[in-house]
Amino acid sequence: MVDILKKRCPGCGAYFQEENPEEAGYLPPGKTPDGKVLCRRCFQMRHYGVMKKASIKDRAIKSDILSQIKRCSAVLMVVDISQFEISSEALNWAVDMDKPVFVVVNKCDVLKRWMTTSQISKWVSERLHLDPNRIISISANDRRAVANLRHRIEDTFSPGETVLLLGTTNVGKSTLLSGLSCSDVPTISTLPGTTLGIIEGTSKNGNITYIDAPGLKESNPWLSRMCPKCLTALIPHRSFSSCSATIKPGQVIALGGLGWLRVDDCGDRGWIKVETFVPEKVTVHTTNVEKFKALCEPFRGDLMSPPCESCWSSLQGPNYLEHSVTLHVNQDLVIPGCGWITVRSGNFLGSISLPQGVDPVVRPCLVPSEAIRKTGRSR
Ligand SMILES: Nc1nc2c(ncn2[C@@H]2O[C@H](COP(=O)(O)OP(=O)(O)OP(=O)(O)O)[C@@H](O)[C@H]2O)c(=O)[nH]1
Ligand SMILES: [Mg+2]
Ligand SMILES: [Zn+2]
Ligand SMILES: [Zn+2]
Repeated sequence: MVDILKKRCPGCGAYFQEENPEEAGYLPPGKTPDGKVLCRRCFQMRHYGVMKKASIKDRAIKSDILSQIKRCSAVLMVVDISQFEISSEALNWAVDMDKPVFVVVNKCDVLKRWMTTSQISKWVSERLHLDPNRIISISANDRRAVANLRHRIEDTFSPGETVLLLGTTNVGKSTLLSGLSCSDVPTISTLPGTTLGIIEGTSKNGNITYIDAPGLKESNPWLSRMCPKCLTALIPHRSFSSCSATIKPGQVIALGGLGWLRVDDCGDRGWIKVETFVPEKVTVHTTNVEKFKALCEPFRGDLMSPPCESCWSSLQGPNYLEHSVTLHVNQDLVIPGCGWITVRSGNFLGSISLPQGVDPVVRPCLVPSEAIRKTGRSR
């Protein structure tokens, strides 16, 4: 008889159990693990789109990963370009692993209206002070790009070697595992925290084994405080949305109800031009301070979404913390995990209001200004 407690669900990596239908890894009595049969949570996610959060702590994830690292020849650290600050935190952890680390910058398709993958690699290499040869920018849902990556890995490693896919939640590790091992067994979903344990796949030709691990969570300040619907609204599907605005002192620009910038001083010229970049479901609203207050109390979820009303109260809106900011032309003001505001003309002083635990980041702009974008294309 098969001891199901020692087997993992091939979709999410959770150990199977027969006790609790609401918990991860549940296998109804009578089903036998055969390498393809999935736990109930995976089945419901894949066939009915049910989004079920599962409680799993980074400590447990890290010890699961550490038990595998010895047999791996290298780490592919997957970074999500749409959530760069949150996802690149995982690199701090990989440096202690004493294995070669390659950075796979994923979801480049969401910026393809504005940037090429080589422009993205260059920006990431400057931000992380990393050798560009160690950076691969890709879209895991682009079959040809994944096949190229697979060939590159097969040229670098010998048959029988193992490569670990590592990163924070939702960066696309399982999507990559699926593409690299040509298998549709791993469960992929928009809900951060889909994979719960180690999953393996082997490429047919190259005989390289890939290990997919659960995504690390602690660098994402939204995960524990928002419902699945609001969390998935932060995941871009096809493309980021962008819009341009001219802002004057006394005006506010809000990214949903997740954070808002108030502009106080633009110097003599009296205005700035900005461009916002957010996932498709995040609304962007520009108005003056008084009108903005009226949107917050009572909360106008129709104009400031996400969050939903219940997440708004768990984030303690509208009483967010104010951070003073000074921004110059071609800098991004990032709300990590949500989106960013790029200054295209002028400089300003202002303040950004964010829930406690979410800190703003100022960085050199990711998407180049329109003038450079055009020369970039014609080169
Ligand atoms: N636009 C875009 N979406 C992608 C890409 N790669 C993955 N996704 C989507 O990102 C979401 C998360 O993908 P997963 O592969 O489940 O991510 P993961 O890193 O395994 O996530 P966890 O298991 O939660 O740690 C899914 O909705 C994927 O369809 C990509 O290259 N471009
Ligand atoms: Mg996964
Ligand atoms: Zn499962
Ligand atoms: Zn919500």
